[in-house]
Amino acid sequence: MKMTGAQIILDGFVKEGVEVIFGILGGAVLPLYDTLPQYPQLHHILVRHEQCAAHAADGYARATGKVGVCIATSGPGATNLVTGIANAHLDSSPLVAITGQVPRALIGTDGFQEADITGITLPITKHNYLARDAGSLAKIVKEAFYLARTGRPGPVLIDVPKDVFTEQVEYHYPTKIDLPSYRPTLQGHPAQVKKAARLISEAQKPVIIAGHGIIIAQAYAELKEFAEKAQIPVVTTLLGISCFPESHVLSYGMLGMHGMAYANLAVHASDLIIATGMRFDDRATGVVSTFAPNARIIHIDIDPVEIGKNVRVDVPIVGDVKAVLGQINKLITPTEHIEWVGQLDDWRRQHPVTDIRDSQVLLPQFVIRTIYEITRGDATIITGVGQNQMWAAQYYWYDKPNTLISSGGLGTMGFGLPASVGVKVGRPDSTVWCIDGDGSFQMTLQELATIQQERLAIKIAIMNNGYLGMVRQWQELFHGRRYVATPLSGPDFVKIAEAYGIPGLRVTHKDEVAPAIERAMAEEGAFLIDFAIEPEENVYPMVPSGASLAEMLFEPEKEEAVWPRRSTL
Ligand SMILES: Cc1ncc(C[n+]2csc(CCOP(=O)(O)OP(=O)(O)O)c2C)c(N)n1
Ligand SMILES: [Mg+2]
Repeated sequence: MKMTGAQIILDGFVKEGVEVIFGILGGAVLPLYDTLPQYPQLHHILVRHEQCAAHAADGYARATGKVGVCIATSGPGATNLVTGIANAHLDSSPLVAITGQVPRALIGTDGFQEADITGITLPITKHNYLARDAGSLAKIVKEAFYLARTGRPGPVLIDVPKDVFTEQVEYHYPTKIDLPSYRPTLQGHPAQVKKAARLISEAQKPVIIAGHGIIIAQAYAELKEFAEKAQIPVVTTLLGISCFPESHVLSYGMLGMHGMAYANLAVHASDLIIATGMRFDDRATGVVSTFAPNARIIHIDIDPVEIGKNVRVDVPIVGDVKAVLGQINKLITPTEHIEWVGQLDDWRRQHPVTDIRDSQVLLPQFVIRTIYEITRGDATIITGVGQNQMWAAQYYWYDKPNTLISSGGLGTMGFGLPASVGVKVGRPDSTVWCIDGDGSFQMTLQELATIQQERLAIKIAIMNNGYLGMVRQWQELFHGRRYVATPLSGPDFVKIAEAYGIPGLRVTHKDEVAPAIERAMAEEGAFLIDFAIEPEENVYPMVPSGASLAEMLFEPEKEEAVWPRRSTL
């Protein structure tokens, strides 16, 4: 059968199970869009900036486990995707991005809206292609989806010259993948697994550090079995949050720069770290030279490149974390670490870092805890970047799998709102809360239009401190309180929302918090709350850069705490 390049791409999408595409059109992709009505199974969502097409596709991918798809035109459309692609790359999110390119005859001439997007995205994609003819497209599309979703997932970009979209060729969608040099290892090497099991049985003070890989591999049950069988405390990375129920008796929260004190102390004192689907990011480890100084390290990761990259590892195991934990679970025998777990509980009592101090001012921690209480933990939380992100990680309790979606590796301000678009499209029946910063929100707030056009019931909570708060915190603590370029004015966010047809409220007092959140939940569609929070509130604990995890700064004047952490399961 003869088909055009555009038809080959869209037919491939359908065969790969795509249902939603996020994008913005332009000259170079016009033939692709012109063909879209022939494929009514594909729902196109028009975003207002290509960066947001990539973030929405990323949010969709994380929420569903499927590949997210985005489209941009050549030149500025393609370059606008770059931040979103880099974000997906650092957080191992599976994307397929299609960019239009100038017609083949114009490539290399600085043609109108020409940008070498395969060159630009080479270091931030898992792989990319320039489709030189329509005959190569079927194979490219098939491979792109395979590469995006298998092994360590990531973004794949396909750049398609305008005249390749319209070129007609004979079409067969390949049934097989032929990539001899790409064979992700799934099972762990048996000898390594055995070694790991031995170290686990010998350890006195073991800690599991669980990362995003657990969520990507959906290894929730295997992790729980492992932790329970060997009675090992579990701490998570930021992106690992919600891979293990936080109410579980063995859960000790997030580690790292703004991690729970007891999680950091546990890692620092540990004699064995079992790192599962995490990559020792510097925000998680503190300074690496003093990371877990007394521990041996077992590192399980599907990407061999991550092994030994940042910290020395005693037992590397390359494989799918679900498969490898299954292998380990078979070898280990039930153990107890009563003293060690007791020690962690003591640390938790000494440092009740998630208690909220009793204060009449509007504290962001109080707002987030109230969102938790009112949603009963049954929501997906998407965050901006900065203090708002850390408070959302610390003060909401994540018991349900994969319920926190945040920009970890790249730390992209502006991720929250567009990612929420993708999450809500992927999980239409879930309650979706975007907890954002006033600075982050202002980077992509135009997506309110997309939310309104698609009638997406996203609830938005802006932690409005009038600052680029996280940077202000660093200025306060490490730069003599010189607030250079961090005070941030903003529009009246409620009026902005209203202008987009979205109702909203401004909250300035503690007593208004719960009623406003109830009101947002009662609204059928989207709703925005602008919380005028305490402007100079800081995120604690904090491991200053260059310090080890055991060297934390704590909230200086914690008054009498209210609303203490709830009892464990
Ligand atoms: C795109 C981008 N630019 C700059 C930064 C650096 N940065 C990190 S946090 C932050 C402040 C964020 O301000 P806001 O969104 O208001 O959140 P807050 O910390 O106040 O909660 C900045 C500027 C970043 N992470 N991303
Ligand atoms: Mg702010």
